[in-house]
Amino acid sequence: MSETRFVVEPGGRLTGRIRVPGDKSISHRSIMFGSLADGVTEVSGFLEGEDCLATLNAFRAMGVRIDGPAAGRVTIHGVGLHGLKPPAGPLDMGNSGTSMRLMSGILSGQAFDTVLTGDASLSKRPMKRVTAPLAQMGARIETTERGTAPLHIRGASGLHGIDYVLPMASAQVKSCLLLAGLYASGTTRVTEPAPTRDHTERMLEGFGYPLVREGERTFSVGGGHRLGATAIDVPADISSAAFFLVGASIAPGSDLTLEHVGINPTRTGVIDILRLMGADIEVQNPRTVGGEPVADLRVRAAPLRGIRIPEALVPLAIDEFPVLFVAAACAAGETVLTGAEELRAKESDRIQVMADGLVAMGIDARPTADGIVIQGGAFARGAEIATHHDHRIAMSFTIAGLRGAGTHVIRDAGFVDTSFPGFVELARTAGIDVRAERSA
Ligand code: SPQ
Repeated sequence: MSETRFVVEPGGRLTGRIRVPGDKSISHRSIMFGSLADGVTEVSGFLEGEDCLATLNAFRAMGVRIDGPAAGRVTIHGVGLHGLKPPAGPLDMGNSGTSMRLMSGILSGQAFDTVLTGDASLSKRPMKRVTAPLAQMGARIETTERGTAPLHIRGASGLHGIDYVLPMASAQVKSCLLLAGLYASGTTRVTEPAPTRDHTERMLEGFGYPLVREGERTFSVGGGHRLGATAIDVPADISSAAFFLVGASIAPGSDLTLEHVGINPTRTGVIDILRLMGADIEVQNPRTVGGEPVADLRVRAAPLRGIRIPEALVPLAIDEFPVLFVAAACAAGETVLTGAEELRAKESDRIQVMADGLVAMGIDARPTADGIVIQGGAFARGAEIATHHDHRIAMSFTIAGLRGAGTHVIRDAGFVDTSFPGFVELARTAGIDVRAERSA
């Protein structure tokens, strides 16, 4: 099987203005809500990455007419909450945890059976965190013995609401249960241990569905209402912008502006953490677009220092830790992360895989059960990095290559297309000396 490798040379400088692709979390949800709404939903800025296309194809397979995507525009002809049709075969969720976990909530409420499958990475990720509370609601779902995909979801005779306290901070579990709650009798109430991304809650409200908020961590929905179609403008993904926020911070002489980035407060932990480390990030022209806060982010190179990362920021920066570890490797002094065991349950074990790569580049990086300790310093050598099917590992080590000590190779880098199609081209435009090579 052929493999895509990234080859990075050190020494770039990031300048100019760029716009990274659309937010992955919002793009997934736009397809789900648009499909289940009554009427036509127009989406712009949609992320045409493989993960969101897996969601889109699943709804097409269940009879929803979806035009596009073309240049980020998608038109969804909603079928209403009860209009989905049985698919002809299993629904392939690819590499995408969001697709599998949120869809399991929606599909538990359908009258027909479905099977959800995933790739090698997704098939290792824990699914009991959604199937157990869904079973409490009356869903019938089979996993493997290890609690992993494929998921066999039986048509439900009727879900009922539950009052559920999440054991971990997870927007996917929260969203899954709220979506199942649209099909349940009574009230479905979820409480999270710490605030996580709230795009599902915002979108429920945007589609006119009654949602009750009690404080910052408890949300409930009742079944039996309807979603009304709307227009969605997807902002640029702060999780994709994060690679450039770190890249411009660590590459001397950089001055880069990232346009139209979503700065939802449940996603901006990366800005807070980088600022605590001494980064120079300016939030310009803040505005609200389609219910989500958006701004341009100007970032200039600055000397970074190691910090103890406040645990309260962990869920608000959960996907940005791989590249934050690169920032820590380039900072003066020690960076300590705790309270982040969830990183071990992502597309790869992001604590171990990042530590292995940083150590290969000559950095003292020590994994702990729930985090990592990194001594900042200079990269001592170029290395050959294994990504373990994880897009964020591939992009993080591309950024590390800016300050590398020689040519640096990232193996199996094609997974960046799950969340960031066009990454190499945009990175080159910004000033990173990276090229993609295909090898047999
Ligand atoms: O979709 P997937 O594969 O789970 O993607 C990741 C990512 O890095 O892109 C996680 F690996 O993002 C998740 C994120 O970590 C997307 C997400 C969402 O859209 O609701 C929520 C977070 O996951 P979780 O498990 O903390 O709820």
